[in-house]
Amino acid sequence: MNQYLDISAEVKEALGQGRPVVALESTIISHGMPYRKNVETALNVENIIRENGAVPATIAIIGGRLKCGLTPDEIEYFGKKGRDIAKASRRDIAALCARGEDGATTVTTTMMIAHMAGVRFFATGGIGGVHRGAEKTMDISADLEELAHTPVTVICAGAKAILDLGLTLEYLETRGVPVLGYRTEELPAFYSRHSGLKVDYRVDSPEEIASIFYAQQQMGLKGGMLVTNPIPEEYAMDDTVINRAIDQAVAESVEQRIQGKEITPFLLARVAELTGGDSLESNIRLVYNNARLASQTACAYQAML
Ligand code: PSU
Ligand code: MN
Repeated sequence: MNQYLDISAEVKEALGQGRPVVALESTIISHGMPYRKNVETALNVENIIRENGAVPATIAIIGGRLKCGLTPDEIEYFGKKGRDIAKASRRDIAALCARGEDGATTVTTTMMIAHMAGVRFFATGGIGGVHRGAEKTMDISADLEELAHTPVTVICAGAKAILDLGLTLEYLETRGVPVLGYRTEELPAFYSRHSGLKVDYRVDSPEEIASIFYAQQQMGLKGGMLVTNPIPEEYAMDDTVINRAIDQAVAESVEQRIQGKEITPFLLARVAELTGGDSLESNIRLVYNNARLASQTACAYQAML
């Protein structure tokens, strides 16, 4: 085991006994939602995972340690410090560990640390992808590259239309990442169940997801898998309302020349402001929905081993 990794006692015990574990990211806590809703949501997600028969492993970098499994106090610390904590992508983790600093793990670094610890399933809200205008800016999230390298299944609600979803699917295809749709043929777009784009495979049960991941692992294929789980109908937002907010946020980011790692947090915060509390409530509900499916899938996978 690498000398920078700390696995909590509960997660270590679960892994040792072959019990299902589900990873969770910390950027969604520090950069994705306002305090205290972020802390409340992070703790509720952990409970939902337990209720569905798995052990939660919230992942973060604290004082230069790669943490797999946080205490409620550590979750509170991340929620309270919010955007003052550095958003940590693949390029950041060696420097943060060497310097003994904190980092909020994105989908990329959560997958990396989950894999180091031996965790195979990870629930989140939305992933990063190819940004609109990427043909000029080359802004493509490291999340897509990580899905191509690291054998972890990420369960999300698709990606927000702050991205170019068509180009995101093209990139995933090139890098050999299977994109599954849970009980849908259509790629969901986070707040909305619809994008007009097709996933690679429709799956209708956690067992089916587990069996595809199992086949991938048995063959020794490198890379992970993306499961897209549409937001429950009752929490989905009106497409016109959400798309108008997204278009405005993207236009402001161009005007204000927001770049690099700041773009995604800027767009997320702006969309949340422009749509009031509605989008935050939808965001929370879809994360709960993904945590349930991830736990059921982790249980189904353990049953196959
Ligand atoms: N998209 C969301 N919510 C999020 C993120 C993206 O709808 O919280 C976060 C995740 O941590 C994701 C990261 O991995 O932003 C992607 O950032 P970037 O686009 O800079 O790669
Ligand atoms: Mn980027």
